[in-house]
Amino acid sequence: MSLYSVKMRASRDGRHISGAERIIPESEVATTVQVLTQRALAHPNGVPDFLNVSASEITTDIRRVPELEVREVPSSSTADTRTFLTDFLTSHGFDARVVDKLYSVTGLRGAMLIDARTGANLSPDPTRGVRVSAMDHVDSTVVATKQHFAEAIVLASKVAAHPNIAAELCMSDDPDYTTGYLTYGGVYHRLAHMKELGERIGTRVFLYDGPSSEVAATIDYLENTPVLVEKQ
Ligand code: WAQ
Ligand code: MG
Repeated sequence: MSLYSVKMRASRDGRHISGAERIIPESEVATTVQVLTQRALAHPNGVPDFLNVSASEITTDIRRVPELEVREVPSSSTADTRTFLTDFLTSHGFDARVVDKLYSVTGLRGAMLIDARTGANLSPDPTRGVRVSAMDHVDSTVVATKQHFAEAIVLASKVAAHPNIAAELCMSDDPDYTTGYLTYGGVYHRLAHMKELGERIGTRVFLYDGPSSEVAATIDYLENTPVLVEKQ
C-alpha cells in the first residue's frame, strides 16, 4: 500500500500556532487528517485563522535514520539550563550568542538556520524559517493529542542525520511545556526548565556547519526528503 506524507500547519495573523508531520499508509489518511485538524483547532496558543492540512503520496525512496540517544540533563531552574547551554556551546566551539537567539525569537513556523561559525542567518526567508517535514517514527500511532517528546525526537533525529547540521536547540512555544533539548554528536540532551511555565516564547535553531554551496541541498533534505526514524 502506498505511503503518504501528511502535514498540518495553523496560524493566526501570520503567526505560527501549531504544526505536525506524519508518514502513514493510505488507509490512515482520513483519520490522520481529521485528528490533526482537531488538534490545530484546540491548541493552547489560540484558534487559527488559517489552517492547512495536506496529504501527498510518497513516490521517492524513504530514508531510514537512527533515533538519537537520549540523555537527561539535570537542571533545577531556567538559569541552570541557560548556563548549561552557554557552557556546552562554548566548550564545543560554537558562539554562545546562539542562546540569545533561542530566547528572543518566536512565531516562526520553521527553525532558524544559523551558520555555526559566523552566526549569520542562512534561512532563505528568516520570517518563516526552515520547516522540517516528511518524517515520522517507524512505530508511530495516530493519537489525538500532541506527543511532545515523541514528535521532537523524530524531528531532531532527521535533522541530526544530515552531516551539515552540527547541533540543534529547541524550546517549545507551547505555554504549558517547558522541557526543551539540545542535540549534538548523536545525543539528544533533554533539558527541563528551558523556559518558565506560561511563557509564550519558543523556537528552534539549527547550527549549520558545511560548505556554503550545500545550504540549498541541506534545506531540500530537511523540507522534502521522506525519513523514517528507527530505534537502534
Ligand atoms: N520544522 C522546523 N521548525 C519547527 C517545526 C518543524 N517541523 N515545528 C516546530 N518548529 C519550530 C517553530 O519555530 C516552533 O515555534 C518551535 O519550533 C517550537 O515548536 O524531550 O513542542 O512544536 O520533552 O512548540 C520538545 C520536547 C517539544 C522536549 C518541542 O516544539 C522533550 C515543541 P513546538
Ligand atoms: Mg508549539
